[in-house]
Amino acid sequence: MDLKRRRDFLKALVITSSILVLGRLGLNLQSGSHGLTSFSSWYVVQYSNYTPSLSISSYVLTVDGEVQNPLQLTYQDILQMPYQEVQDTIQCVSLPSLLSANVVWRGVPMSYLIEKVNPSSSVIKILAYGADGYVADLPLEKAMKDVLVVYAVDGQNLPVNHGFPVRLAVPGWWGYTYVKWLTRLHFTSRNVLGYWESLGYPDDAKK
Ligand SMILES: Nc1nc2c(c(=O)[nH]1)N[C@H]1C(S)=C(S)[C@@H](COP(=O)(O)O)O[C@H]1N2
Ligand SMILES: [Mo]
Repeated sequence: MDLKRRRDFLKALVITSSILVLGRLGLNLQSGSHGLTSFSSWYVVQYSNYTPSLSISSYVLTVDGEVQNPLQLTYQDILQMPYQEVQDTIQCVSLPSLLSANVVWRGVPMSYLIEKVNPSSSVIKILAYGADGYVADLPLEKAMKDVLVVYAVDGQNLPVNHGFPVRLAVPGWWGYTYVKWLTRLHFTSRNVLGYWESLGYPDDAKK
């Protein structure tokens, strides 16, 4: 790109991002009294342009690896488990002020699933896989604390582009750990890195 085209391009970028910021402020003013982000102004980030379309009736979450009791959980199985609701802000590490949404997650505490599968004492990580091929690695220590296997947000089903029917929420950590379209939780004693983690983002993703 020559210098003038590059300058015009940058100018256009600044203008579009200010419109985005204004748009966002406008939308936020319309949002509910609890300061939650409406679904229409919630940012979407995914590493590929493939959006999985999963169905509730055939959904299965595999929980396996170095565990005593591996599980195959249907959507109904998950709904019948104990749940927690947590209000939390999901933020993408690449542009946290703009790519941010404040919502209420409802899901099964990961600690409950960990107890059920009974991992071997050498396990250090849970690898979380999405149906799009994405993977993030979660240190077991964080997973024991406040990670949720989420099936509802603001009292509704997850929207398709936000991970329907099941995703992770990892309050306090960057968005890349909040795996969407979750299909597998794999317990391992190996120090495996996820997609963004292998590209240099920390696997201790505390904000
Ligand atoms: N399956 C899957 N999950 C994913 C991603 C992805 O590409 N695929 N991207 C991650 C990143 S980088 C971010 S910031 C959040 C964005 O979640 P949202 O689109 O619901 O806001 O999803 C995370 N979970
Ligand atoms: Mo992200």
